[in-house]
Amino acid sequence: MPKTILITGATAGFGEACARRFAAEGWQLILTGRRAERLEALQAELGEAVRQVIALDVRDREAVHAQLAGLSDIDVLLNNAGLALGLEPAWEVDLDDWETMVDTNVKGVMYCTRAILPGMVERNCGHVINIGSTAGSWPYPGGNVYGGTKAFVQQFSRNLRTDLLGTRVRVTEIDPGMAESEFSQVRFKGDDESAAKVYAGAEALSPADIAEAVFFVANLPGHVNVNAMELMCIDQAWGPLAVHRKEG
Ligand code: NDP
Ligand code: 8X3
Repeated sequence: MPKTILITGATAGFGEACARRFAAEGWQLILTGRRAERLEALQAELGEAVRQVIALDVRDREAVHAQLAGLSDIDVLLNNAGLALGLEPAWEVDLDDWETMVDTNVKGVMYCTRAILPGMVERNCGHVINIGSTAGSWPYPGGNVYGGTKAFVQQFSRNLRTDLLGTRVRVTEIDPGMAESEFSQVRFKGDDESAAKVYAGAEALSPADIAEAVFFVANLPGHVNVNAMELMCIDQAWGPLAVHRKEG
């Protein structure tokens, strides 16, 4: 019996790469995202591996419940849909951008998890895989609320595990560093030049690298729970703590 993975944000980047990786290994896919035409194109490409496509905005609490809560046989929920908007300092930021990030990266993860988890607990089997970020652990200028939303993903993942102790439902948080996808085009609102600069001269992680990590944790024996996995490309590491010094 093939297993089923439900992927949020399957229309680009990590989610799309995960769709391809899991399909290649015989998994059934339920693919979601807002851009219906991309979901349909992926369905046409991957054929029978795609059980269903659902055009869905994860910020829409009622729609998430209506579309997902009836899916009681999901083996893996991949909470991947998310975004960063802007890199401005906190005092200059557009408050709408902060709200969009909270609504997507925090509330979207809550809504999808709450819709799918009862079926997993009922069947005493399943795996919630949440895509966090190095930004949830390591601050950087302009990361402000994006980093905050990913810190939520980290702590939510840990707390889910404690709620689920005694069941066979696993929870994993995967924290990538810089990875080249549409992420920076979204962050810089279509400014392709600024987006390209993020990756210039470095060999960033690819969506396929992240899909490999997701596939690995999902296919370990059922008693093995990877709590968290942080990945960076070889060209990225931490800098020293910043010190502001007076001139002269
Ligand atoms: P992409 O921009 O390439 O893909 C983002 C996906 O999220 C798209 O499929 C998009 O679909 C979906 N999405 C965004 N908003 C919504 C929404 N409101 N409802 C439903 N789907 C939505 O970025 P990545 O693949 O890089 O990002 C995937 C995840 O990984 C995000 O959570 C991101 O924060 C995280 N991440 C990214 C890193 C990077 O450097 N790229 C590093 C660490 C973490 P659509 O627009 O069709 O709705
Ligand atoms: C995406 C990685 O460093 O741009 O989460 O925040 S970073």
